Amino acid sequence: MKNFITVKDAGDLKEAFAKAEYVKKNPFADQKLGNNRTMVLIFFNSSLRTRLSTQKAALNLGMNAIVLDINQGAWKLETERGVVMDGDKPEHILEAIPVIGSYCDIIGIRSFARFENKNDDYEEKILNEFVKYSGKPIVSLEAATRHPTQTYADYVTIEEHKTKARPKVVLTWAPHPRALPQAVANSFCEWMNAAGYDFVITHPHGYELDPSFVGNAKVEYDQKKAFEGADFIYAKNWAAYADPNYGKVISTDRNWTVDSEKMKLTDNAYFMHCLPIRRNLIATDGVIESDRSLVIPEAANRVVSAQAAIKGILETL
Ligand code: AN0
Ligand code: CP
Repeated sequence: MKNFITVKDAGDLKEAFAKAEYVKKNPFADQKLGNNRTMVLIFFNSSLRTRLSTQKAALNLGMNAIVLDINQGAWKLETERGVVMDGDKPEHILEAIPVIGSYCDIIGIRSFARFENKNDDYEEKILNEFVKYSGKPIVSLEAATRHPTQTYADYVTIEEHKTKARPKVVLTWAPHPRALPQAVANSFCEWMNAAGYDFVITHPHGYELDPSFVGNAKVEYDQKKAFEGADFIYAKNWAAYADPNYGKVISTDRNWTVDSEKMKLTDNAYFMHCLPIRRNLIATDGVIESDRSLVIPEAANRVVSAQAAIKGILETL
């Protein structure tokens, strides 16, 4: 059985790009593959793009797609084993998972980091229970530490737009009022490192990411210096990873907002963000609307990445 959770599940990245381009050119060529197959998409957290693009991808492959919002109409799920369930949660995840598995062939699951327990988050406790107890292949729709269908789409978008064999790609932290997961940033790191790009990460002190995701990337604390000569600027906020501030907002410094002055330091770089984006906080209106902004084609590529990932799983069933 195959899952789609980390960059390793995508295999060779050049081949992953070719598979995505095939799906993009031939969206309905593999409808027989998904005939009479069902995908259930479980959301513990909100979504616009992932919800729509993954459904669309499953439908393009001839599958049925069923979406369940755990917080809207499903029973609240207990996730701790051994608790006396006399609170407000009528169902345990250990029954819910195999029940969901019995209704479908593939499960997509969105379950963000909860920022209650760093080990639970970084051990991917919830996602791994789905892997272990569902008996079905799992597609991560953003788990605690990674967002693979997002980063697959980001990688495809960069490959489509790059004009150098090894572009300079910069991941920049930007301010946000709420504590957001590190998942998008982590995934971006693992895919950019695997792609072998000239990859630079810039963020304020205290926002260091998990070293296992940073790998050999260059960390540059001076954002303007990091932007020099960049071909792609990828903005994202994340909450602190390092102890004792795990899951906390330790800065909302607007000097880190991406604006057109900073974009002028780059080599006419494209601007990217996974969306949803808070305007004039993460990046200015002008940057988001500029003709170098890829935020819409990047989001459109979410259908392509999800479809390529699901197709790869269907081929193993
Ligand atoms: C989420 C995050 O930062 O992980 C989802 C992004 C795809 N963003 C928000 O919650 C705003
Ligand atoms: N980029 C992304 O995953 O968006 P949603 O949270 O709207 O799905």
